[in-house]
Amino acid sequence: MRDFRRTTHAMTGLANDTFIRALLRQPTPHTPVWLMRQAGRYLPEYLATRKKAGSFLNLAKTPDYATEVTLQPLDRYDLDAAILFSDILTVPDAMGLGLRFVEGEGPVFDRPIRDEADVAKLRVPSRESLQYVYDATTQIRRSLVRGDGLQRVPLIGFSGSPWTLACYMIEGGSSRDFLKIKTMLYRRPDLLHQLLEVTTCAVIDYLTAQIEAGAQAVMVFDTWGGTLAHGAYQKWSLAFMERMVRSLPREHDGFRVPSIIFTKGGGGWISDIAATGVDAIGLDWTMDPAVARAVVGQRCALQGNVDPSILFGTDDAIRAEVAAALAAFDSPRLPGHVFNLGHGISQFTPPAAVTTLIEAVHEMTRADAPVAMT
Ligand code: 1CP
Repeated sequence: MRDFRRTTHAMTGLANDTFIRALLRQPTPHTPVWLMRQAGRYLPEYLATRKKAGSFLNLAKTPDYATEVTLQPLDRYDLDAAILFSDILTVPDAMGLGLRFVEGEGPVFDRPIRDEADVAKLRVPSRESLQYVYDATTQIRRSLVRGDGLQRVPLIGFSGSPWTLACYMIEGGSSRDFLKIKTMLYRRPDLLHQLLEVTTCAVIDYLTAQIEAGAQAVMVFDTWGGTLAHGAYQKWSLAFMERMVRSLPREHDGFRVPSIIFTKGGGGWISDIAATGVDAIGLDWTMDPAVARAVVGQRCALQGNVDPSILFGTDDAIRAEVAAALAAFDSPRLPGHVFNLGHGISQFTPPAAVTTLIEAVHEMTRADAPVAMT
């Protein structure tokens, strides 16, 4: 049995290390909670900072602003982790595809990848071209330190999965049917493979640099992995994520840096995901957490998986859904659960509903652990 004592953060200056401990399947005094897209458009203070910055991209590319919006949800809510404010599309932007955000339409690439010549030009971006992300990471990490010298909560770094980034790079933006990338997959698999190879090297370097800059856990967002067929998923998404997980530094400054893979729609493949050696698996709301636990046991922590739309319910309904989710994960009795939504929080979420959810998670899991309170 591996000894994780050396790898915990109790003595490292983290005031709250429940998130890291849960990812490493260690017991915690309460179940940690954070929310995908916890900084963002549902918060009026985020909209105010975005207005000041002029645009989403300028906000993301200016470390002072990125730090400000990362901390906003932590000042409002008792969250157990911070996540770097950035976007997965920074990497293809740095690869020269020309990222823009069109109001009401989402991301658009001016120079999408269409043919052999486009793929041949792709290179791993220089560290300098993404320095603003690493500077923001370091600045956020420093800003998380309280007056007493302890860091409030750990900082999560992230990237897109190679497949999910390839979807945007080839489609040129959001897509309904992913026809362009799937056409390439079944007509020119060699080209797609080449693109994924470069992109995998790019995201490995990107996450390594984030870890060196201060990220204490890393999450891979495979938002579009679930659009692949069984078999194709393993070959075109998971294999590249496995390479990522195995190539990232497992430790930094003597501390374990846990990794999380989140494939939206990937509930049927969690056994394969666990086999990559990742520390934790993100689940969307279509998955029964009890089934997930039965499949992976304590090989991986589980993160998720509440439907973000419960936040449009009454306070009583939110509390009932939190209780049901905790029961389904058998949390906190079984270690290795990070409470989260099954996908990003909606921009129309009432901010007060988030208070109800987070307080419920903490109250219900602390009540289940009276020994920890005495
Ligand atoms: O108008 C605005 O202010 C921009 C909205 C926005 C925000 C708040 C975008 C554009 N990106 C972000 C931040 C962001 N994106 C974070 C911040 C950290 C946090 O608080 O969680 C993270 C982790 C992401 C990751 C991201 N970007 C993903 C993976 C996670 C997911 O939600 O599936 C994806 C697919 C993107 C692409 C993207 N960027 C922005 C939008 C609107 C989209 C989605 C486009 C689409 O639906 O295809």
